[in-house]
Amino acid sequence: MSQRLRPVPRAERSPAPAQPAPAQPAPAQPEQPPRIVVVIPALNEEGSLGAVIEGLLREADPPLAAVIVGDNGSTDRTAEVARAAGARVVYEPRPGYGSACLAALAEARRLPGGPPDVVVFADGDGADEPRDLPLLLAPILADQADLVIGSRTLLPESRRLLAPQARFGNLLAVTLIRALWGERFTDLGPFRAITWEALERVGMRDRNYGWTVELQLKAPRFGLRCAEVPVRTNLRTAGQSKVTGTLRGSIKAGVKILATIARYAR
Ligand SMILES: Nc1nc2c(ncn2[C@@H]2O[C@H](COP(=O)(O)OP(=O)(O)O)[C@@H](O)[C@H]2O)c(=O)[nH]1
Ligand SMILES: [Mg+2]
Repeated sequence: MSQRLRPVPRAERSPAPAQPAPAQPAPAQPEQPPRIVVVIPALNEEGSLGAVIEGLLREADPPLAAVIVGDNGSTDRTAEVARAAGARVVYEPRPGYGSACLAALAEARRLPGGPPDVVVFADGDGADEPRDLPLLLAPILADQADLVIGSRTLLPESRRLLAPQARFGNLLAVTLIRALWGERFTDLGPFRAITWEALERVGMRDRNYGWTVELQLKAPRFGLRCAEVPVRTNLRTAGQSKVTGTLRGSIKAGVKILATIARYAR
């Protein structure tokens, strides 16, 4: 092969004349789906809790980062059943619905990967319908709301399942919230979703049955964008009611809800 025709090895070739590099768009980062955690306060719910957790895990889209059960003093197999269904369980020695929620939120903060983007609250008795989880999350995922309440009074078949005293108490509470703070709700439904950022902003404190109303009356005070969606409800699937199914529970909850409104109205 003549010297002249020898192919020029790559390294010996003269560099191509410099050309302005075409503007490369930055490589698109795949969008991370929001991390969603479900918090379930549960007291002696061994009969219903497993199916509740499994239902929520099944219906969630995107998949849940965790389900956290706040248990304070269950004397049955609530914790075991919850773990077997795929939940984390936190034990809180102080009694009360709000205490259990606060303990579960402290656990959410410690999750590997940090606190979630969104928290959903659900009851452990099977009354909330897991198939409504996407509906509950939709306004937050569309960035149209910071807090979404699942209202049990918008569908006649759900409203019928509410105990009369719960219906009356909730109506009174939402009427007072509207009169005092201008936000229109139709229920103090326990099935609700809120962004982590909004939860941090409001700083929840109540340790028992003032929890639901505290969040709803603080929402307008802290400028949260609120939404409601109609949710289905079921009768509790096992076990016993601790709140509105008993006279004692109803009176305690009613008094606490009104006292909470009175306290923040000052
Ligand atoms: N950890 C904890 N959970 C509670 C307590 N009281 C009620 N719960 C839970 O809160 C949810 C609602 O209570 P429930 O008895 O169904 O009230 P009802 O729907 O008004 O009859 C259920 O998941 C209960 O297990 C409590 O003191 N501690
Ligand atoms: Mg219930």
